[in-house]
Amino acid sequence: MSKVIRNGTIVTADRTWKADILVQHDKIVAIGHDLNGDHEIDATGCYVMPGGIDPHTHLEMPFMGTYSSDDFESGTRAAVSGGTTMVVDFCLPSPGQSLLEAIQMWDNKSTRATCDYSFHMAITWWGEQVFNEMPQVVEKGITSFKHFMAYKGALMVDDDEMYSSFQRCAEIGALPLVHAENGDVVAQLQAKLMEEGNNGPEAHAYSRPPEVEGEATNRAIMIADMAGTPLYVVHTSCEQSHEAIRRARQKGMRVYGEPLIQHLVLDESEYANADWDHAARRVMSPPFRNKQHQDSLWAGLQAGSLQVVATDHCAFSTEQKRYGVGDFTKIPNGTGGLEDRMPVLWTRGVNTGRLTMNEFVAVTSTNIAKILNMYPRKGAIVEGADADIVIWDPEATKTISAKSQQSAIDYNVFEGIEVKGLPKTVLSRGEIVVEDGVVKAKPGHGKFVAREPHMAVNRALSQWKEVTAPRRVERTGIPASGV
Ligand code: DUC
Ligand code: ZN
Ligand code: ZN
Ligand code: ZN
Repeated sequence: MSKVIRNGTIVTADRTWKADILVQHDKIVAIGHDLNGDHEIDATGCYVMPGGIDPHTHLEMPFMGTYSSDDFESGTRAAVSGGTTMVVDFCLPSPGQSLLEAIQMWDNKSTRATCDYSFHMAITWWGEQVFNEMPQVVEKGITSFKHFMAYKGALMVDDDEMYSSFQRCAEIGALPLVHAENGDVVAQLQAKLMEEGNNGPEAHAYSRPPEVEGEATNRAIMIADMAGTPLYVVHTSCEQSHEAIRRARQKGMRVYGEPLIQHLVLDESEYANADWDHAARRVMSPPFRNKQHQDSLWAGLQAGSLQVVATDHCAFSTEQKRYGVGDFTKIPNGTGGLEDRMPVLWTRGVNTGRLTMNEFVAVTSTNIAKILNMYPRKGAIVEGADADIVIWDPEATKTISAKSQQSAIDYNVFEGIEVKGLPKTVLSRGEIVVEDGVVKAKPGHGKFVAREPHMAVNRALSQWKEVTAPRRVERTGIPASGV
């Protein structure tokens, strides 16, 4: 069955033009005019863009004594309903567990995904086994490794482990990722706040000030530079971290920063809400910041010093959040956002003039497809690409509400926000998963996307170093004498 998307305006990261798109099976096979297909999709008045890619989700993740409430089925349903056609989730081995065994667990969890997905591997412990298994993980198409510099006593890696792992990443063409917060300082601040009787959700934000993020971002960048690898900093939430990334990029390093939609639009005043549940539902790490930090993140997206907008989707119900009554350090960290990222970013970014439509496509899809080495299969409207397409109605409006969401939890941190600009029809590898705003996604349609290692551009040196093998002298003949 072929499909023609007719009468729309195509918007990619680099251009905007009027043309139709022919989709055959799961691929885009032609872009142009007078195309014919078995089935017509009318895109009059709409923009036709590459489906969103959210490179930062935690679906059904074991964390802080519980599991995040959206699994691959409800999470990817939420994703497609908001125009996101691919997620990259974190495979999290428990300490001492084989990385390959953890992949098996994530393979099992993801069988009911409704859109395509990939994994990052988390380095949650370090040893010879991890070192030896890392190339095998890359062979399975998982070419990015996440390092938590926070969550002391649980997920945190120290500098020794991080440097070793970054060097290993450089050798095997993988990209290291960091959750950059100084976990030692956070642990001390948490203990001090609790001792002082500061046990409410607002103390969560006091225990993780921008300085702990800035310090860790700087440290990770320096370690990546010494290891000779690029670096991707997840959930960049503040000016201190953004500044470190800007400085590194100016020196010639390939360092990428990823603000979350939550940090762009929600601020720290949420934690001052007198309602414990309201504040606790917004507990995530890093916490929401003030307006100056938000302005810095928007400026970074505009200037290109920050490249990707993600969600860190990690949804916990109110009941789960209440594990932390009387002790904020036990509130499961995480918020949702998968189905709202694109409409909220469009509303607060494109409709306000802060982002062009092309920049919107770049930060929601194309840039991360390039960074994670799956471009142009993903993140592009081009012949041969996967037909992951969102037909976007810029005039459609709604008020975000937990009542109408796909996510399995009982609230929404964006509750009450009015959005203008919504997906009308969404295709995931050629299959219609949203039609006229109605979700038709089928569990199990989603497939794992294996990624290639990134050797050719896996260079992030602040000073140029010889990277090729020493030149061999060509000898055309043997000299007659020994001269
Ligand atoms: N931060 C969160 O808020 N949740 C999941 C993990 C993380 O780093
Ligand atoms: Zn067909
Ligand atoms: Zn994190
Ligand atoms: Zn995360």
